[in-house]
Amino acid sequence: MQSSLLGSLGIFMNRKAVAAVVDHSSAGGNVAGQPVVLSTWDTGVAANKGAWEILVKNGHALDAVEAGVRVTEASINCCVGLGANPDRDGHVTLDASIMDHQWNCGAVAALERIKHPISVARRVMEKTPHVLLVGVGAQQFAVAEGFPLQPEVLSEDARKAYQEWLKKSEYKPVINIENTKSSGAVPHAAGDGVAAADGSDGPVYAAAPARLADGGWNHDTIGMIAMDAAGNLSGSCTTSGMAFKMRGRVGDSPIIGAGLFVDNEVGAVTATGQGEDVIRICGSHSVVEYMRQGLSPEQACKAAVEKIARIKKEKAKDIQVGFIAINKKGETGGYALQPGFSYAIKSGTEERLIPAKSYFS
Ligand code: SD4
Repeated sequence: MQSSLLGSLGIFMNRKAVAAVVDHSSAGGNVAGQPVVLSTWDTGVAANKGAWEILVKNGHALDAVEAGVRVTEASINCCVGLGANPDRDGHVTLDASIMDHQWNCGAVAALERIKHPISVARRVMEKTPHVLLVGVGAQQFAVAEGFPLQPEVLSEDARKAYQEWLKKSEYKPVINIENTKSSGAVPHAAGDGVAAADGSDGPVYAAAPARLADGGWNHDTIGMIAMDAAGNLSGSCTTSGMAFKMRGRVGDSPIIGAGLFVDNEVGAVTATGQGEDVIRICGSHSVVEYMRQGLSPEQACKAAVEKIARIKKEKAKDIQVGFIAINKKGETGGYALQPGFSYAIKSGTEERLIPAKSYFS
């Protein structure tokens, strides 16, 4: 999945080619007051360019992180924007959040048929007394703000992936019963006589699959954090969430403190991967607090990942979580649970895709 995304960027041919051009030092340095933007996964390379157009003109970090992730929202990819994979009922539902340097924040969750959830999140922040709008209400607000309602049509890639998933999951929405061996749906319905994992006969709901059909992690949310020339920090995060998730499931990305947190006195952090486990530890907020205690961005991300590994025990092997961070000095870093997480950085002096260090090798 990642290599095809890279291929579509037309920059790299495959993972080996990536290894040849990326820098393998995963901690970065920058001078405070020198603009820098950092974002998750390989799609961050293109998104950073969108953000950079603003930062290079001494624009605000907030405008940069909105413009940057809009690039990804407008592209067809598995996990961000309306072209992304749907939930298990076939609906693309989008989550997004944004936060500026003055603790202003806005978010939307389970938003359908709107192309740029990040911009709706910004409107929530700027035009309402609230932080988070969800579902029908979020859509109603978006339409009232002039965002066009798009047709509900899956992209070709998403349609194929969903058809494939339906076969393997043996999901049968009509009778609401599923195979307990399936990779990512509801195992069975209450009272259907099938024993649940906990031995009871009540309904038990499995998470979305940790891996997609091609073996890649069920990921690719874009989280972006930036420092502008004034030394101010902002961040954004936008996603369709885990592919084939339960209808109504919301992950960490629109939850301030979990998928995104900005404290202009300390640093900015965003997360990707298994959202439930990021929420569990208030992930991005935790990383900011670790930086406040004096850890470098990479060390702080590592501390949060280690906490998840401790909590999840054996199950940690089956999930991916990654964090990226910038501190107030403009230093940057990232860390993940599993190998394979990369993040993109762009500043006046560098443009790199960095493979993050990881807890497991
Ligand atoms: C979620 N954290 O909804 C998101 C998914 C993700 O990279 O990050 N994928 O749980």
